[in-house]
Amino acid sequence: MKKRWWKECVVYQIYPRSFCDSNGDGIGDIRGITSKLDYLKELGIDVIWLSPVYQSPNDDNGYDISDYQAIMDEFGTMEDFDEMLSAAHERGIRIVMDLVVNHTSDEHAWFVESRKSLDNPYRDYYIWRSGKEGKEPNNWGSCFSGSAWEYDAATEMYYLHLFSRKQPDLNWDNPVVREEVFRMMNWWIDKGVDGFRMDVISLISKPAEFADGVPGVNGYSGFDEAANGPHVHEYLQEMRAKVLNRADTITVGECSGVTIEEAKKYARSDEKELNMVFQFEHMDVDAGEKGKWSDRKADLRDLKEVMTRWQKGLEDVAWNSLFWENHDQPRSVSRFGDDGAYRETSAKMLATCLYMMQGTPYIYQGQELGMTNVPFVRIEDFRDIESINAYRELTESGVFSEEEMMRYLRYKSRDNARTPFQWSDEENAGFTTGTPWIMVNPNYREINAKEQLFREDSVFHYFRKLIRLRRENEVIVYGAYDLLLPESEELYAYTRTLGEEKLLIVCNFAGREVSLDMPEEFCDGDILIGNYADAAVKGHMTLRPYEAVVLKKI
Ligand code: TEU
Ligand code: CA
Repeated sequence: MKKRWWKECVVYQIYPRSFCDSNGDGIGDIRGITSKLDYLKELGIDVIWLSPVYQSPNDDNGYDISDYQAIMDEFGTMEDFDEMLSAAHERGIRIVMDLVVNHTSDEHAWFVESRKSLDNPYRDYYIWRSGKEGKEPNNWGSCFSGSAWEYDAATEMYYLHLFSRKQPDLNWDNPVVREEVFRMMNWWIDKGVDGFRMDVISLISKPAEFADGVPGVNGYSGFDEAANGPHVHEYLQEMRAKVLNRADTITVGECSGVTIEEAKKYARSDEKELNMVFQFEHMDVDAGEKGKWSDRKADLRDLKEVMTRWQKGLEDVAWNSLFWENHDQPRSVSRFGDDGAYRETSAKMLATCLYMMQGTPYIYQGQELGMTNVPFVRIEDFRDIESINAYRELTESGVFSEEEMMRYLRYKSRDNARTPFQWSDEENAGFTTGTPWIMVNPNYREINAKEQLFREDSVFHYFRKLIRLRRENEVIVYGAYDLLLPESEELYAYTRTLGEEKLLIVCNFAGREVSLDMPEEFCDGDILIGNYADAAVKGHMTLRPYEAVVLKKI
């Protein structure tokens, strides 16, 4: 297997709006990020993935871009960005930009022109279709509720938007669009950025015919009908040749609807497309029969099946990314662990389980503290367009009651990940001296970075040790993964093997003691890390609630 720095690094995702506010307007900003680079250096991460900082009307919090080469007013100036970039590089930290080019904002100059007339030079930058029998061209639904088509009276045609109506999809079949995107990407590469996370990149190539899909609970078919389209690999190979090979970049494609077979192409080891992908099958294991909006708890066997299939499926032929959390997902300690009595223990266990696997680890801001889901009280507490639209659509249509939908939002809303980072027990968790744009999780007095930095057994210091372990043990990065105890409903156990080196990772996902007969070869192994201070390894072990232990065969 080829050794690469982007396989050995650890990435930290910052959602700038909620990370650190430097000027008291209640909104996180770039100067706030710069002020916290030493905190990230202490954690030991190598790369920062910045969620979008470009000019945007913030219909989808920056994932609706109106100018790819300007910084969002609320986040600061291009000078602030340049200062942050060099300050990060001075600390040996690389910066990855969030590339959102499946769509732009409807306030982008290209779309303003495109919608003016049928013969406007920018018309074919976007996807326009005539209606069918007075209705939308097909039954595709938007990820943010309703149809994926918006009627535009000026030219009496519909435009496609897989996300909000203010996020019109770009027409990637138009070579001029591709050239515009590649030129913009090269502009950021020339500024010195180190790579890209590519937003819904699996959706950029639409099928030639827009046939109806299978209707979902809201009557529309899935927004990711377009996933893995006919030319997506061709376009990414063009991007690789015209942009990505111009620097030693790291690239990760966010691939809604990706399969292992497709991932082998996106993240192919001959490096003709991307370095790795985000797949989402493990984020769907707790979906209900009506999709995402559910509070069903995942069955560990389903989680183990998905993770193992991806570990073995890409082994030696592509590369995995490892994440439990991001700005679109609820907090993992509330979702897969215990955010009550065993919050810190289960946060450490979840991190051990994931980051001992093969793939590049991604840590989402606050995950290193064991930040939890948020006790949102009313629908007015939410800010996320997906949550707000889903609440309205699914309660008005009677799919769920308001009480049910509030319960599901508290469990799965993206806003669980978007409340202010909890820096200290000061007002507003030290995030801002102003009024925060979204509520602060009331548990910030107990859960905050300041308290954990000075406590050796904190989640923060456990993450720091895990990151250091990866740096010191090649078997963790390059070793082969093999699952043990597939049928266990409580234990997630697997080995990693590289030559003569072998590790055993055992994680108890249950809130009770579970016994285990330790494999002979590990009985007197070294304990590399464990989330209980006094872990002792015997032939017949009893793992305590949410206990994790990593053993090295001697
Ligand atoms: O997310 C795409 C996407 O699929 C998510 O919307 C996710 O599947 C969904 O929220 C789960 O319910 C990317 C960005 O990460 C997201 O923040 C943006 O809203 C979206 O694309 C549009 O740019
Ligand atoms: Ca600010």
